[in-house]
Amino acid sequence: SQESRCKYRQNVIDSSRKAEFIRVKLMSKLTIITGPMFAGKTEELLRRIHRCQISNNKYLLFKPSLDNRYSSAEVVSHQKNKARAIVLQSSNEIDKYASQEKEQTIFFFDELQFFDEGISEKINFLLKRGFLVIGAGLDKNFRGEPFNEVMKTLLSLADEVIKLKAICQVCQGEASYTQRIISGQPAAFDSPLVLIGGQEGYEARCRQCYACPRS
Ligand code: TTP
Ligand code: MG
Repeated sequence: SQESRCKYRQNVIDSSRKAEFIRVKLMSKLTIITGPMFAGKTEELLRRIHRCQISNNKYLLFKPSLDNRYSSAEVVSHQKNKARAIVLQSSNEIDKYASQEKEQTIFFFDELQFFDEGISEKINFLLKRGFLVIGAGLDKNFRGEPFNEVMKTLLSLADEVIKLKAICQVCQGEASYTQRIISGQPAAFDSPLVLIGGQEGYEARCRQCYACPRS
């Protein structure tokens, strides 16, 4: 009968959910979405968050307090997709979430390069607890060097690195560098590491079109 078929299907779903729970519990995973500015890192993070929303999978989205380009409690992409986020003043605040969440909860982080030094240890702790962690962050700074120690550590800790490319704004080739522009000129090497901004101060560039003069 229809009813017994439904019951059978429900049993199959329940047991595969149980199997999924065990898999998730045993197979924690760190995915880092990286690349230059304008590559769509935040877009990719939001796409995955959207899938959590559709499938009713619990998630938490964190952002550092430093990046205030957009309204503070939201993560917004260039395509204007957005999601509510928890703004962290310090990576120590993660402990509270690690202890109260079930293993199915997925932890998302945007702008990883702007969290404090303690973030890599906290993420490692989440992974040991069995959580899935998905984070986005810049691999290189405007100097063309690894962004900082946090990004170096997280990229080596990652089980999966998704390296996105942007379009070079000079030659339209594939871009993996971020060009900082100050008064229409390439910023000098000794310009400060952190300068919050978007299209007014930065361009995506390929290796050949990118420049960072050392004065
Ligand atoms: P991102 O989120 O990496 O930039 P994005 O939103 O353009 O990229 P995506 O579409 O892939 O998400 O944010 C980069 C921030 O970092 C931005 O505020 C500028 C800042 N920044 C620095 O402070 N120093 C640097 O050297 C670089 C390259 C960026
Ligand atoms: Mg972004």
